[in-house]
Amino acid sequence: MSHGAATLRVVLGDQLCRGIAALRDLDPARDVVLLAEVAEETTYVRHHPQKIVFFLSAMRHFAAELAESGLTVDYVRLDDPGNTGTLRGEVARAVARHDAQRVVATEPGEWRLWQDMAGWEAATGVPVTIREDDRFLCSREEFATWAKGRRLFRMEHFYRLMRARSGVLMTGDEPVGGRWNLDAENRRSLPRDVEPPPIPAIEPDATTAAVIALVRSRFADHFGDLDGFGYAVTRADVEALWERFVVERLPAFGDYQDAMARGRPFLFHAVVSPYLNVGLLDPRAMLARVERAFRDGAVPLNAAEGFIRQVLGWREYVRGIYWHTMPGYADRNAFAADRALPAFFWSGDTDLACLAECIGDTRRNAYAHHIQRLMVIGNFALLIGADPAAVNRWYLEVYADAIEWVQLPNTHGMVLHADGGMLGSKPYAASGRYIQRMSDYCQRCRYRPDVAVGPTACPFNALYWRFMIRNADRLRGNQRMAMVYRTLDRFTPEKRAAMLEQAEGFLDRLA
Ligand code: FAD
Ligand code: DLZ
Ligand code: SF4
Repeated sequence: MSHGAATLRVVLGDQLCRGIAALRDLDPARDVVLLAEVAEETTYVRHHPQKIVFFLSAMRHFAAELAESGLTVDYVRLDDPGNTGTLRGEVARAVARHDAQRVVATEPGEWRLWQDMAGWEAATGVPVTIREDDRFLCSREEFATWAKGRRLFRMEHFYRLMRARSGVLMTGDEPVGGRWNLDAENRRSLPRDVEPPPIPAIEPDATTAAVIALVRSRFADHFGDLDGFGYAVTRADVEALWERFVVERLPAFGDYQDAMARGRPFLFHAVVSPYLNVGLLDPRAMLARVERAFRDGAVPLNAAEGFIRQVLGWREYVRGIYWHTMPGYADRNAFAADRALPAFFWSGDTDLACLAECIGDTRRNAYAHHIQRLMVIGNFALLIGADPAAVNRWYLEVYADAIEWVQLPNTHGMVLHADGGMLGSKPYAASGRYIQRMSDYCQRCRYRPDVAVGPTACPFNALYWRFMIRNADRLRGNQRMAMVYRTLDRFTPEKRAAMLEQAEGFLDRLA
């Protein structure tokens, strides 16, 4: 127990680094750091059990790390007697416990909690300072300045600005190699003879084992397997995994960025988003490491640029969009989509082999890579006209890296185009042919990706055309959709009708 003018320093579950704003200028002699496991955060959506284990175990390890460095840490466990179940309640109890004169926190990653924090002063009776989260390379204010006056936002413009401003992968004012974006070189499917290097699972230590037991006893009914939990939860393990990625998988990351393969859920991806999002990895250090690997000749430009674009471009861009447009963003529904999510989103029990595989990977690992999320699961949700609120919630629940600032723009904007095109210039709708080209999923499917009508037809095909027909008013004028509508306009009335009938029949069976 500390005395005098203590400051309570609040650290949330996704703010696990010593450099986090709330811990700056901390007085180790007087201040107390609070981390709290609370029911509200573990249940506001039905998180995948591995996601809960990851957050709580990483929190416990980080608290231990701070305590070992000599700080006073107050750690509240989920099953501690007296736990109020809310962050607000735990901050108020800790203020009283430590006779704190003020509270310092860092802005959260979700609008929901940001709103809640506005009530912390009333709940605690002391001044509460919320500091900017400066782990990002683009502040909320800088994004707002960039966005001002723009009706549509485009990642590519934002990305070039971030490259120029940060100097990452630049030669003077020019991009290294003369091109900003090498995406066109990052679309290979996985050849049979290429085997991605395995990613070691981290054996749970005693702390993680205790959290697994806790989660098993309280959240066993949530979607997702708990057996096989292998995420890293300490900085040291995370850094070793990151370095291994740079050496073993980054060189081929670019080539196979869009590939999908049965039984190979991670391919050449980094699998670092959970670590990055909770503060166990620092984006600036990652960017520097990738650039160094390129300049040392260890990785080609299409890999280095491809990776840097994700972290310096997409990640910063979606965060900017989130804070710039919330709270209204989530309420938009450009296609007036309202279909309930099919039950197989939670069971994986479907005869569409691609969906069964991607949902199965999600259940087993609380992870699916970008193209699985976007072009299989997301594409399907878009084509069937699934209710955006249900889709958004599903994505927030099932992935270990899901925090709303990053999940929502990706789901609501990139996948569903529910924002009317604010984030992406066109919907990523695709037929079964795309999935066939980029994966081996179709080989074991009872449907055929090259057939559109009839009992063996891949459902994605007719759904694709139904989507284009139904949303023609919105999409026909879009330059980037011109080819699609030229093709559609060549359909005979019979072909059009057959396509619609096929799609409706599938949707009826789905219901
Ligand atoms: P890699 O493919 O190796 O990429 C490296 C890093 O780049 C990632 O770790 C991530 O930090 C960043 N990145 C890549 N793409 C994006 C993107 N579109 N937006 C933001 N960052 C990106 N990412 C999350 O972190 N949390 C989410 O909840 C999330 N939800 C998504 C939902 C949908 C529908 C889609 C299409 C994408 C979503 N993403 C989300 C983005 C992306 O799919 C994941 O970041 C990526 O799959 C994480 O795996 P990885 O670390 O192996 O990434
Ligand atoms: C995701 C999560 C979970 C499962 N549990 C906790 C918790 O018990 N305590 C906590 O401080 N944070 C947790 N988190 C992360 C928060 O939900 C996250 O900080 C906000 O969603 C956004 O910043
Ligand atoms: Fe998916 Fe269609 Fe291929 Fe089957 S045929 S795996 S449903 S894309």
